[in-house]
Amino acid sequence: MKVQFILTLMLAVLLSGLIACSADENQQAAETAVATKVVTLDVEGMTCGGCEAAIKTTLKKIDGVQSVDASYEKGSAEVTVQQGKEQVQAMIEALDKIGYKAKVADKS
Ligand SMILES: [Cu+2]
Repeated sequence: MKVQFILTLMLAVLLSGLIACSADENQQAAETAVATKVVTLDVEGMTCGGCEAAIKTTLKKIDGVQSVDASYEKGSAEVTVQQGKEQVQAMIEALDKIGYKAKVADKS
């Protein structure tokens, strides 16, 4: 009788753990479900990792920007933005203010 009770208890703990886990996954899925789009900018004037960092920091301040991947070697920045919030002009102006010339990369 006691054993049965303990087994039931263990099963209950196990099940609630599983439910908690799947709830977490659902939440993560909802967060990544935000539609995004990648804008590639050609950026002139980057010469080192410090420049990359400056560009990332500056672009991330713009509303809708989710993440930035800048490369001084390639002279470009890949900006992941929330769809409908692609403020490309604001990005170009923000980079201009800190001394870099940027433009939208040709997608040819
Ligand atoms: Cu630099």
